[in-house]
Amino acid sequence: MTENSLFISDLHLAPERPGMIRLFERFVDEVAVHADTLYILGDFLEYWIGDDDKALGLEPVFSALIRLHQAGTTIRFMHGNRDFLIGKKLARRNQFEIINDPFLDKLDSQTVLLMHGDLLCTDDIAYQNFRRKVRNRTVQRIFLLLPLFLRERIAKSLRGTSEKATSYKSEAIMDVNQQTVEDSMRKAGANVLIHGHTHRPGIHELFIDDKKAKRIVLGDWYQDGNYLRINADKEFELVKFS
Ligand code: LP5
Ligand code: MN
Repeated sequence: MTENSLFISDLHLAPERPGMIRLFERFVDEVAVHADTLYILGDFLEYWIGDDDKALGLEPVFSALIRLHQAGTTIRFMHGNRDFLIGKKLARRNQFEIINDPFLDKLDSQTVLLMHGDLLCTDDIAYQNFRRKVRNRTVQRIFLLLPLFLRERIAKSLRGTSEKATSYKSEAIMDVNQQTVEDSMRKAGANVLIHGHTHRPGIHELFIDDKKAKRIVLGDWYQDGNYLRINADKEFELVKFS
């Protein structure tokens, strides 16, 4: 990756929040258009039930992606826990690349690990069990064979279950597990980790085998927008966008 990269996640874009869709369009036209690469680290959409969905109301979002690609910015998208069913068809139609979670890249002498962040929340055992089920290829294939209205109903029901479940879970359980963070970074040989999902933006210093490292957490797009950039001092910087 180059220093002219931007990182966002957890926009949860949905037709029900048109203000955020407009904010994303402005972000694309005013900020992202000047970047080499825009990394979208998951939960870009509120949920996704298959590339054959017409996704009424999301047209401006997809047009913005196409516009951005045409302006010369590469768009790299990683699945989140809401939009993991975004497939190759949607990517091709809207000119973005899908990257794996985790994704490893170099930035000069730094080794940067990108993740959505849900894989780091290993204390949330109920979620990890749920994740294993819905990330199963066969389960997904069967789900995608269902008629759209039924998929929509299942997705809404899962959202309801999740809202109830998260209201009972402690904040600590829903945060990343420090040991999992360190193990993931050590295994990848990374000195920088960038992720979203927890909606707790911040830059944390840590040590991996006595070497200084950083964990950068992206924020969500509820009150305002926000993104991560690399500034003129070559430092990672979280920036508010409103
Ligand atoms: O999303 P958020 O922030 O509210 O909470 C997440 C975890 N929840 C989820 C669920 C999503 O919100 C729902 C996504 C809908 C996707 C649409 C496509 C559906 C396709 C399905 C088939 C392939 O990710 C939440 C975490 C929280 O983050 C913090 O990390 O705690 O986890 C949960 O709430 C999960 C519950 O603890 C367990 C739910 C059990 C549900 C059992 C049904 C299993 C059926 C699976 C087969 C279809
Ligand atoms: Mn998430």
